[in-house]
Amino acid sequence: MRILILGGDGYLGWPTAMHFAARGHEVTVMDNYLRRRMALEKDSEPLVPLVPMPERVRRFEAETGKRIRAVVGDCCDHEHLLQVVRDSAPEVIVHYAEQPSGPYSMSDYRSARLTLENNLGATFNVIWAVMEAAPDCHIVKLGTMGEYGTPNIDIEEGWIDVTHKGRTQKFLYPRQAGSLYHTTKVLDTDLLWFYVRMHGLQVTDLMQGPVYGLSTEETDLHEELATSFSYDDIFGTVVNRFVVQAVAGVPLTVYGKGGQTRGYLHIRDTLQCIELAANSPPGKGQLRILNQFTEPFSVNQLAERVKTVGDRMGLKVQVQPVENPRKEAEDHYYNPAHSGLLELGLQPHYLTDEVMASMLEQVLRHRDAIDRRKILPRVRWSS
Ligand code: USQ
Repeated sequence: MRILILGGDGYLGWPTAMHFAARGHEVTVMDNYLRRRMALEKDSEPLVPLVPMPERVRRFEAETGKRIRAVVGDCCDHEHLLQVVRDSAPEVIVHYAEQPSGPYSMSDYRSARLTLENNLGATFNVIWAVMEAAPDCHIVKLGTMGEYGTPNIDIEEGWIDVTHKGRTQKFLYPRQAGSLYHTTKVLDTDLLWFYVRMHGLQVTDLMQGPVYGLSTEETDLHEELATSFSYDDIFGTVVNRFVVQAVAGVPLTVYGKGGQTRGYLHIRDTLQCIELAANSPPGKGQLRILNQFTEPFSVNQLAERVKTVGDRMGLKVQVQPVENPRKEAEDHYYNPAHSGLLELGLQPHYLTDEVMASMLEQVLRHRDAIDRRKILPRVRWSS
C-alpha cells in the first residue's frame, strides 16, 4: 500500500511509519515538529533525546534496507498538504497530526487556542486534500476513548440506536469530553461524519485509550530509532509516568481517589490496530468507529501493579495520592464495548508482570536522564 502518515515524528507516528515500511509498504511521513517544539516550550522533553527526522530515516534504512520518505510540513497549510497528497497518491492516510495532550490544552489561552486551531484545522485540511486529490483514499483517524467521557451507561462502539416516541434511529454515541484536547477529537468526529455523508469519504475513526510502552520491533533495532517517551505531567500518559516514577524513587502520583478507569493498550497493539484498520477499509460513504484498547484499569490498579513488580525488582515503590489537578469523576461506572478490532484479528499484548518488568528495566537504563522536576502536576483544570 501507499501510506501517508501525518504526524509521523510523534510517539505513535514514528513507530507506525517504521512498522509499515518494514513490511514492504510505500511510506511517506509528514510532520511539522510541533510536538518537539511544545516539549521545549513546556520543559517536557522525552526521556531519551530524539535524533532529527532525517537521521531517523537514514538509520532506519541502514538497519532494514527500507526507505521512508519524510516531508517537513504543517497539515494546517492546505496547499502544502494537498501537494504532498498529490505526490504520494496514498491509498491510506493515517492521521495523527494533532496536539495530543489534555493538560497542554488546559494550561493557558494560547495553548488552548493552538489545540483548537491545529487539531480542527489539520482534520479539515486532510478531508479537503482527500476530496480534491485522492477521493478513494481511506482515512484512518486517531480519535480517543475520552470522547465518550465516563457516562453511567455502557459505551458502544461509536453508534447507538435511540428510540424516541416509538421511532428509532442510529446516532453517534453521545460524547462528553473531559478536556479541550478531547473535545477537539469530538469535533473531528463530527466533521468527518459530515463529509462522509456529503461526499462519500471512507473513514475509520479509532477511539484509542491511553497507550503505554516504549518498545516495538523496529524501535528495538537501534537506539536512534527510539520513539519519544514522555513521563512529564503534560505529555506523559499515566502508565509511562508511573514506571518512570518507580525508577526515580518518586511516590506514584495517583490523582485524587484513583478510581478513574480507562481502557489501556500497549504501543505494539496500536500498530497492530492501525494495520488491521488499513487492511480492511470500510468502503466509500462509511464512517467506521472502533474502540481501541485491550483492557480497562483504574489508576489505583495501575499503581498497585507497578508497585508489585517494582518492589520485586528492589525498587521500594511508594504510592502517594495527590490532589487531582483535573475535573473528572474519580469513582464511576465504565463498561465500553471493544469487540470490533478483536473481530478484525487483534491479538492483544496484555499488561502482564513480564511486560511491566521489561518497561521498568528499559527505563532503569536511562535512570540518570530522569528530571524529577517534570513529574508533579503543573496544570490545573480550574484555577
Ligand atoms: N492520572 C493520574 N496520575 C498521573 C497521571 C494521570 O492519576 O500522574 C490519571 C488521570 O487523571 C486520568 C488517567 O490517569 O484519569 C489517564 O490519564 P492520562 O494522562 O494517561 O490520559 P489522558 O489525559 O486521558 O490522555 C491520554 C493521551 C491522549 C489520549 C487519551 C486516551 O494523552 O492523547 O487520547 O490518553 S483516553 O484517556 O482514553 O481519552
